[in-house]
Amino acid sequence: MTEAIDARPLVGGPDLPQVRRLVTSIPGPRSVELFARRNAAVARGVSTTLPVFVTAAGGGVVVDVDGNSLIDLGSGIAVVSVGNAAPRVVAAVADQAAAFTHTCFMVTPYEGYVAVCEKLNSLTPGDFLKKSALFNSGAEAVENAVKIARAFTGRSAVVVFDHAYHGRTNLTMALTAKNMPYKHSFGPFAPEIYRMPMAYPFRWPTGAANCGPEAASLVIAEMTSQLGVDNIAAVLIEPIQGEGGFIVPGAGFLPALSEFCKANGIVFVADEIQTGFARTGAMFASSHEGVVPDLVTTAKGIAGGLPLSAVTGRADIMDAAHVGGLGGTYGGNPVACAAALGAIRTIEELDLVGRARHIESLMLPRLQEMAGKFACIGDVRGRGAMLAVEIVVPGGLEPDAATTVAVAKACHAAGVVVLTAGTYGNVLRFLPPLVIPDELLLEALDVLEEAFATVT
Ligand code: PLZ
Repeated sequence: MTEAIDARPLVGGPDLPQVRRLVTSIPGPRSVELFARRNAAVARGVSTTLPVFVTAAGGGVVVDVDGNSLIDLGSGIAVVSVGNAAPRVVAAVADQAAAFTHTCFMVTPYEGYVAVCEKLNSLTPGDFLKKSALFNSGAEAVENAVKIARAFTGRSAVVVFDHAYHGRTNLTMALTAKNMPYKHSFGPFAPEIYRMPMAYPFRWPTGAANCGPEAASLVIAEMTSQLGVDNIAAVLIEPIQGEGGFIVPGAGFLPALSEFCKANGIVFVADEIQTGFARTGAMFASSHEGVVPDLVTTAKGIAGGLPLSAVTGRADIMDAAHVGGLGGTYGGNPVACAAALGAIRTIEELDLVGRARHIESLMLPRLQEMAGKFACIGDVRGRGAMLAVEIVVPGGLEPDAATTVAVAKACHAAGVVVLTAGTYGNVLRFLPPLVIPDELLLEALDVLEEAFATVT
């Protein structure tokens, strides 16, 4: 047994001092020591963005074993939107864990699972009868949405898009676009997946203004002529692409696809795993263009950091899978369900939808101002607290991943957690916890600007 390097009992949550504080270099000596242990014990395939080891987190900060306090612009990849160790989540988890930790909902059920499904049925877009089923990870929710759509339609083809990300299991690797690092050497992949062009305004050949309608016509023509609509079970799309680079589809693209699906008996599935639960300044991002999906997949922000995911949608579609056809040992675990109810209540009580819009109003003008100063920023985009800049060789569209990584590393060294994204690795993305104090957010933007000034 190796002794824990830092056994101090630390309490996180919103009461942690909301400050950026560097007391060592990043990573500090204790983190370096732990990272050596990690390298010896953990498989190489699991990567690390920023090798500081965390002891507590809350509000807008992450505190490491060396006593550094970093500003969090990542939320553990859009998960702790309600803040890390959010009080209602912590209390609900503790209470539920003290009562019972597991029975398996398929063996002897419990109310928390039902309550989460009721909440999802009422919060997701669409004024019709809905049902839900709960799972553990985002990938598992996506897999189940495909199973349900196939059972409902009796068809097998699934349409996905360039730059899409849907997970790392075998079916979801097939649904995901990017080879490296997600798919390389891991095939063969599941069949009957068809990839279509994405309405990517910044890179649309005839200009951003034409992107939505032109891309929709193209995709609809390809589905009709190459696949045959009667073979298509589902169209699966992220209403704002996440790992693919925070691509907000050209206006009109999502509504046109959703209408086409409706007219042709195709199940329209919105993957809201990264965009859901207030993140984009709406409870779900489909709503920004008034799109009402048949099925919605959720995870990440649903439960304040506990592993939980869901498929929610039209009751007749959800009920198409036969009794016993959906499930799993842990899906909708009682502790995760308690956390979800705590997280959803927090979103409502603190008006985190409004907070996400407020964050956009603080960040977007600053990012646009930086785009005016630094020629490598080719595009500024996103909605709510899901914002990004795309980095290019000045004057054109050529992706510049090296500069992107250099800016991210400069932010890390200065105590700000930022993530990259994008098919070309040239997108810096910002996903602050929605409870981050304004001053901390503004300080993080100063650090970002300084990083651009130093690197470029
Ligand atoms: N669908 C839209 O964003 C997860 C992946 C991180 P899981 N995105 C973060 C990584 O490198 O593994 C995601 C998503 C969308 C599905 C998923 C998959 O969710 O909970 O990671 O399985």
